[in-house]
Amino acid sequence: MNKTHIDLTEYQQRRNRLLAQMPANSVALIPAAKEVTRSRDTEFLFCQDKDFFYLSGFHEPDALLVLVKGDASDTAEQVAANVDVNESILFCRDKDPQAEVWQGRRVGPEAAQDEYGLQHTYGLSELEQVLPMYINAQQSLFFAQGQDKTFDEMIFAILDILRNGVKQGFSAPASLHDIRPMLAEMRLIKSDAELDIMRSANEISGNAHQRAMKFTKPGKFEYQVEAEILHEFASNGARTAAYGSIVGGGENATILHYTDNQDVLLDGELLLIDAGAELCGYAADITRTFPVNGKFSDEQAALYNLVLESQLAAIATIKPGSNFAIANDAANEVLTRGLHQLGILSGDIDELVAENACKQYFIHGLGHWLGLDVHDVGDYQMDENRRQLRSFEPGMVMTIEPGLYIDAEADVEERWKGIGIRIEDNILVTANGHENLTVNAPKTIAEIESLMAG
Ligand SMILES: [Mn+2]
Repeated sequence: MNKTHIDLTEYQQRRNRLLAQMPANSVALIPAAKEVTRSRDTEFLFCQDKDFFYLSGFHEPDALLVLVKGDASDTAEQVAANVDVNESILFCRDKDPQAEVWQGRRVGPEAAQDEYGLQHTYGLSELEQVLPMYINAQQSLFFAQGQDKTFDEMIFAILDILRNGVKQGFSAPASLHDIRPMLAEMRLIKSDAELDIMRSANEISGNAHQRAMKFTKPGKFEYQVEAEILHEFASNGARTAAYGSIVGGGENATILHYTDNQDVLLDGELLLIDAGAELCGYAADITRTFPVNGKFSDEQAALYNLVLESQLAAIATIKPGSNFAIANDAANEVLTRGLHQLGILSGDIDELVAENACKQYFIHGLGHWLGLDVHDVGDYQMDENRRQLRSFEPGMVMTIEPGLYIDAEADVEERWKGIGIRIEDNILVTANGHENLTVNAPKTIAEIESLMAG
């Protein structure tokens, strides 16, 4: 059974935690996403703004969440008399029977109040009248300036009205703040309910990778394998992929963001699949690499086992207090020593390790935060060498995805060329170590070959 539910109380707690970090007499504005035109009068499948969704759980476009932080200097009696000293307010699309026949159901402001646990709700038709009143007389305004030019313009127009309305008793917030860093820090640490959803997203995605392995054989096309993956996602409740699936055979696997997925798969090639489901807004991000014909060649097996060994070494370092730099060092050392042993790197081994010589073929980062976004929010705290030094804490989820990419131009023996391998799992930091959320996507050569042998 998929976990797809987050309680209303958790959304309320998130809003309260954000309000608790805001100064007295401040207001935060968090807009929903808009629908995006695909062509003429058709739209892309709607994707809610992740910050808005994190705080509201509300699925519709064009809405606006307003959080008002009251005056902390109020006496206890004042606070008791006015429980609404901190308020969550939602503007959302008005009910409109005719529009709903064409575009789908709307919750409407009346039902939204109870369903989403809000103090006040308004239709968007009231936005122009009501929103300025919530911003008026506040000292600080929090929003994601620069994220949406139209929204910025609306807010600056309201600020102008308030500044020019001194005679009417208006005043505009004196300071503007970016709300994104606070939300990023909150989203970085996942709750139990979020982790249950992410485990389900991973299970669906793992099953999709199994399905792809069983389906693949020489002569199939990359898009046919992609179709199998998307079928598995959608038929299990994850209607969309969390990102464009990468299905790259042979040398296509050495193109990091290959999403054309149009070529025929050939006997003797490897197939790299980077695909994860989005479930209830949360992403899985899994990569597997396997032979099109079901059997690794000696060269493919040697490089594959090297990437796998480096991934296991990196995962083993993950625990509270560790960091990406430590995990990276572990992966780099395994890769560099292995490439040296295979004769792909030559020179003094200690020097090669010291200079991370594997980076010539392992050309991307080891991993990234994962959550509502596939490349999730949260500071990495890098040093001047771009080493990611932020200490891991329980509740953080990241990908660990070492790879090796040897394209046709590489200065190596012919037999190594055209091989791209990446292995990617999703790892949760626990109180004592880590939990690998990617439990059912086959990863060892024995597991993959046995599954593909049927
Ligand atoms: Mn990834």
